Amino acid sequence: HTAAAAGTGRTLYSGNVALTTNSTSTGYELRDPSRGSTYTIDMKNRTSGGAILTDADNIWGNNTTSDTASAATDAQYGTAVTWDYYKNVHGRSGIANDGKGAYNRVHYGRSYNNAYWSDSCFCMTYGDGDGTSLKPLVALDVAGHEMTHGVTSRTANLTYSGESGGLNEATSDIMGTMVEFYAANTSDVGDYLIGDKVMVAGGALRYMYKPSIDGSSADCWYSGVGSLDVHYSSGVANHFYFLLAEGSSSPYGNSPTCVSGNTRVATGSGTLAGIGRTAAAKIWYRALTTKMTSSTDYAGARAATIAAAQELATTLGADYSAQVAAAWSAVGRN
Ligand code: ASN
Ligand code: ZN
Repeated sequence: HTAAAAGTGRTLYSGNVALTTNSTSTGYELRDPSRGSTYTIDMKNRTSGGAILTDADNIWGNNTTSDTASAATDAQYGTAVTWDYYKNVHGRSGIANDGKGAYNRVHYGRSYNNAYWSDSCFCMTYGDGDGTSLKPLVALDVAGHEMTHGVTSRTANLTYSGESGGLNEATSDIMGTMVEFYAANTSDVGDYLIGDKVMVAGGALRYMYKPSIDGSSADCWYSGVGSLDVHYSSGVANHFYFLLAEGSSSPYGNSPTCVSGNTRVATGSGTLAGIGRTAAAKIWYRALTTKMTSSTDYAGARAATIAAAQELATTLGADYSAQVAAAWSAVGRN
């Protein structure tokens, strides 16, 4: 039995947010009947078991880790915003496009410095971080990133190694970032940083406008880029996407363009104007869902996004394929 109720989440990172919850005979549970019945389980620092969160007054958490419900509200909010983003922008009804919501597991293990999507449980798992390098990993961009792994798995199914693995990771960073912008949350404003909210010492896990800031990611394509860890080879596509959406200079960062291989030239040498986030996201999503396959590499991604841009010309009111090609060239993937 489900009955939608209007609750409030006092989150760690996104302020106080409206949550649709489920009214039961004994109170409320952290389950959203309006979004595929997505719900959140408290793992209580264990790695199996857990129980759905319940509450008496439908006001959840206290914006700090002193209440274990706080991180749960970030996760539930992340699920809701990601659901709305895919539904309202891309016409996708849930991760598998079947109307069913995934569920979240929070407070997984102890000092667990990761969050991940699992195809087998069709669920999200969030650690609390070790408190030294990472805080609870329930921020909105992380939630959008992880759930997008589920979308990729159900569509292009990009193999998680080599260049296709970099494209898989970049797809999650791209859509996680678009989810963050879509939320228009005043406590967690959109940016091209990934995981900035969960860093104890500041900075970010990844920087889409200049991926090499992290010390490991590639700004530009080169023939050996597929040998990098997938979270670093993703830099090429993250950088491409930033240039396509925002251009080489924007409030979100100044972005280098590439000349030959991984050689960089300063912003201004090859200035690009952005086409905007909505157009860029629709092009990437169409390429992901109708062109890319498990073995798509960077050359294939260039072709897929150019073709997607051409097919979307009427929808978007302009054929952006030349801008897509220019952005790939600007990251060295000619
Ligand atoms: N948080 C990581 C990611 O989504 C988990 C993993 O290693 N796949 O990329
Ligand atoms: Zn990932």
